[in-house]
Amino acid sequence: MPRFIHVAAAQMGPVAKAETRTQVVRRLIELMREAKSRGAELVVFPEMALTTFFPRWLIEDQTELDAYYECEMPSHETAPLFEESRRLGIGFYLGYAELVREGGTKRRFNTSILVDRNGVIVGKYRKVHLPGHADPQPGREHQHLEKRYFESGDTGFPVWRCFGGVLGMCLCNDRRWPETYRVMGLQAVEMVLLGYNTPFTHTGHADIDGLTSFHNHLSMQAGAYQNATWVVGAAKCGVEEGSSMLGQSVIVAPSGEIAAMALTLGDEVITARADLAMGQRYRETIFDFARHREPGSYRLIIDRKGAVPPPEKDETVFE
Ligand code: CDT
Repeated sequence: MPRFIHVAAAQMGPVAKAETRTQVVRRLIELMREAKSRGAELVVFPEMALTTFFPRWLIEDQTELDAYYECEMPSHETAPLFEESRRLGIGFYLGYAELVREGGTKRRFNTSILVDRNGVIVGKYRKVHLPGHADPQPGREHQHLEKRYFESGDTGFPVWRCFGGVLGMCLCNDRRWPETYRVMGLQAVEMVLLGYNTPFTHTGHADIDGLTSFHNHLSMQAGAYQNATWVVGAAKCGVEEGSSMLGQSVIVAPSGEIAAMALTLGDEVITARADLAMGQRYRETIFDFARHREPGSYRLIIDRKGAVPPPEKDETVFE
């Protein structure tokens, strides 16, 4: 039996440093209205959708830095988005920088939430795979200081039973890691929601950076197919404060096929009528984990951080 959900990815063009939360929320509401008018029940916004991508700068002033984070959700400024969600009866995924005060310490996470059609938060995810570096790197036009401004998420990769299916979340760099999808795949996820901010010069190696678009889709299409799940990826893109960022937001089916893709580098809504039951055929055949996975064979190295070095002697040479 098919189980359809009409889902949208709301790609965003650049968010300027000077743009206020109120201005950004107004943009998000416009995108949400368009998604709803095209039949969507759920709309996915990008990672760090409420601000410019501030990890591109070294910010040493604490007050200036703290201003990029949300201390509460919803806040006075973001409440209109939740109200519109409730009024229209459409759920959403939203990425933002989160600041938590625990006793005398501040904890910072790169976070996303899942909000139901009543404007109620049903899930929170904190980004696990933080790219970039903790200290500024000389010679870079734009820094990527996520490792300085966030700690690795403490949520793991949970899934939620909502919107008539099983949904999970991740954020940007997470999409490149097979473990992200597999941990959710093992919980029978049917749709993974994710937002991203991907500068075209993220590695500094022209040959790798030249494949940014290819690697973006490769990661999401492989993750979808190998785990029999839909993947909805929403970019923040275009030239943001001098940094050129990838668009090509997509909705990927469990077959690995692209069901919808953004064509611009600006605010743009794409939609798909997604059958949440579509992955079942894959889960009962080629990716029947219970029948075909061999976790015992993976266990020896799976928990290691870093690669296991190859044997010192080449033991594959036959004499
Ligand atoms: N935001 C984010 O995670 N971006 C990374 C690129 C930066 S790597 C220095 C990504 O994987 O798209």
